[in-house]
Amino acid sequence: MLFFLFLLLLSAASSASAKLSLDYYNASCPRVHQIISDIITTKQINSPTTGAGVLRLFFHDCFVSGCDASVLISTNNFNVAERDADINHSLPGDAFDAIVRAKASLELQCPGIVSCADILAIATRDLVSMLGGPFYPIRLGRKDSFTSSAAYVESNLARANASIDKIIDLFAAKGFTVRDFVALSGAHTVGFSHCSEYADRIFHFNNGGPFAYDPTMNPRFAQALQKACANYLKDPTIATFNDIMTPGKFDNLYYQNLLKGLGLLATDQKIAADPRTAPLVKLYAENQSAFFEDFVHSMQKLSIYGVKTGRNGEVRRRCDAFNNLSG
Ligand code: HEM
Ligand SMILES: *[C@@H]1O[C@H](CO)[C@@H](O)[C@H](O)[C@H]1NC(C)=O
Ligand SMILES: *[C@@H]1O[C@H](CO)[C@@H](O)[C@H](O)[C@H]1NC(C)=O
Ligand SMILES: *[C@@H]1O[C@H](CO)[C@@H](O)[C@H](O)[C@H]1NC(C)=O
Ligand SMILES: CC(=O)N[C@H]1CO[C@H](CO)[C@@H](O)[C@@H]1O
Repeated sequence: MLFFLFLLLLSAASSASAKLSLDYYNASCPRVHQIISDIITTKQINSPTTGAGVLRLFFHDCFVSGCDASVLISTNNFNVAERDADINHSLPGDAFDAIVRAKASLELQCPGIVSCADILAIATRDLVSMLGGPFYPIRLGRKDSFTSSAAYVESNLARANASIDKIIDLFAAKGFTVRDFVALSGAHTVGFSHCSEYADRIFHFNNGGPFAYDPTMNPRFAQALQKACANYLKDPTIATFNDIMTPGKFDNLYYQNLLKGLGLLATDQKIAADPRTAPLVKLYAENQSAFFEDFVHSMQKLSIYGVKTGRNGEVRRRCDAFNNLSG
């Protein structure tokens, strides 16, 4: 019985993604790609932190109850939404703003047609390639969720102090392999992390003195971070680049950095040491094409994870609110 139910759920899930197609908006909104790309390009030029922000927003949306724009919903009197879970504390405003702007433009040209979940998937793809990463086709037709709950977030996303075991399990539970995990982690080739996310690696490491740092770190890197983060408790907005070598460029320097002890987050540095992940880190550090190829494969997989189609979702009029406002 349980087995049967499992098969049923499995077929429901795969048929949802099977309904997606490359030309979903061909007739209803033929300029969808151009419209999104125009808005996103302008936004990225004016606010260069947008790209990394949107990429992270997309990951957080997909891993928490599927790629259904549930992360875009605002909290109201009745519901604390995903984006206000504690782990979200740093999802950047520019990333939300990019999607809101794209939606506003689409609503003028094809009202009520393009879902926020599709906008987020397309915008992410466009920004990755704008930053120098690979371009890949995206199947469309996602619907937006009817729910968004902060309570689902913690158990579906890993923190920077998680063990590799825990992250591999988390990914496996959603059908993602170790290879997916290592390739997707390459997203940390762009963007920032706040000091609080790695402070335990650079201050009082293992209950050591004030400047005891994680010995897997390059010493000069650790000392530079100690300086940058000296006042982070007073000013929690202090953040540093994830990839200190080419911070705004989507390339394979993230992996090369790990081999030199220049990984920022504990989880980053650990994938260079764990025997399950280290060979992939080495491969991607040596061969950017291999990284791009695997990244594209894993992003396409991520972008159809848990999608809603048909009557299991709606096309929101505004990305931050359900159409039925009491919902
Ligand atoms: C699986 C383990 C992962 C962990 C533990 C993790 C953790 C983190 C943390 C702590 C930050 C810093 C947030 C901040 O302080 O503002 C961050 C940033 C970021 N993460 Fe991850 N992450 C993981 C996987 C991913 C994946 C799979 C992607 C995308 C495919 C991703 C994309 C990003 C991006 C682009 C940033 C920079 C955001 C910005 O600059 O606004 N991460 N991540
Ligand atoms: C959708 O549009 C593209 C580009 O204009 C075209 O190549 C494709 O054949 C169209 N598909 C359908 C089903 O109309
Ligand atoms: C990881 O950090 C969070 C807060 O950022 C904390 O609640 C949790 O106890 C930490 N976990 C471990 C294993 O240290
Ligand atoms: C790098 O990876 C690509 C894609 O997998 C492959 O075609 C190419 O042969 C690799 N290059 C080297 C030097 O191994
Ligand atoms: C608890 C917390 O800091 N929540 C934040 C989550 O992200 C949103 C969007 O940036 C913020 O508005 C919340 O304050």
